[in-house]
Amino acid sequence: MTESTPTTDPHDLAREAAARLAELTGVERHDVALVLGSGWLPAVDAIAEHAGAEAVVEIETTDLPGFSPAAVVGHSGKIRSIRAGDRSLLVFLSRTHFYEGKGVAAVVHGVRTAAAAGCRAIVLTNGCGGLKETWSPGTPVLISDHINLTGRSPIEGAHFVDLTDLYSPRLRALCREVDPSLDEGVYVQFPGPHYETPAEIGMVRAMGGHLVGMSTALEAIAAREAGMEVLGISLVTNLAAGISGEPLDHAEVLEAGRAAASRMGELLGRVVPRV
Ligand code: 8IG
Repeated sequence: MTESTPTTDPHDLAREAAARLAELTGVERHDVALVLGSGWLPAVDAIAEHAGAEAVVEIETTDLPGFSPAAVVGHSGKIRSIRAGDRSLLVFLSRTHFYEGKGVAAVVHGVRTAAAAGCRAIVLTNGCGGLKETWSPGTPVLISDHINLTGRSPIEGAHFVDLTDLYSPRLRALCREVDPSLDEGVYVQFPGPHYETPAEIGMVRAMGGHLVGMSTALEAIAAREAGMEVLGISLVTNLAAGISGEPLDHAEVLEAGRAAASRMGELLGRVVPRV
C-alpha cells in the first residue's frame, strides 16, 4: 500500500463530520443525500425549485472534519442542506475523486457522513463517457450495475458486503415513472485521471460495460456498507474514446452539463423528494 493509513477510524471521522454538519446547518437529521458529478452543478438550482425547497443553507465542505478542498474546475466544494416538504436533502456540490490520491477513505467520506447524518438513501450522479452511439452528449442514463476497475474497496477487514441489486430497482422504476425515456447501463469505474484508450473501450464493450467514468462505484459500495439505498444516474457528456473519432475534452463535459441542466434539475427535483 503506498498511501498512509488514517489515524482516525473513517466511520468515527464521518460521525464527527455529521455532528458538525448538524451544528452548522441547524438540521439535526437529513433524509436523502445527493452527490453532483461533472456536468450536474448547473442543475442544482432547478433541483431546489422542482423539489419545492422552503429553506436552503450552504456550507463549505472544508468546515467539516475530514474533507479536503475540491480539485477540479466545475466542481464546487460546498454542501447544501435543502428543506423540501417533509424531507431534508443533503446535496454535495463536489466529490473527492480516486485519482486525487488521497485514498479510498477520502473518496467515500461524504457518503459515510451522509449516512451518519441520517440519510437512508443516496443519489450518486456523474458525468461519463457513453458507449452507445444513440446517447448524444447530455443524455442521462440510469446505472443498473457497475464494474469496479480501481482494484480497491472502501471496506477494510473481513466484512463481506453483498452487492446484488446495489443500484435500487425500486428507485430506478421511480425515475422511469418520472421520465419513461430513461435508458439504463452498466457503469465502469476506471481510476483515471486519463481517459481510456480506444482499445480499453473495446475491452469495456466486451465486458458488458456501457458507461465509463472515474467515480461512483466506490461510493456506491460504501453506501451499501452503510445500509443506504442507492440510485445512480450518469450524464453522458461525451462518446467514449474512439467511438466518434474526436479527442475527449473537459470543456465539452462542462458544456454538455450546462445544456442538460434544466432536464437534470427537473428529473432530480421530482425524484429526490419521492426517494
Ligand atoms: I465527464 O470518457 C467523463 N468522465 N473514464 N471516461 C472516463 N471518465 C469520464 C469520461 C470518459 N467522460
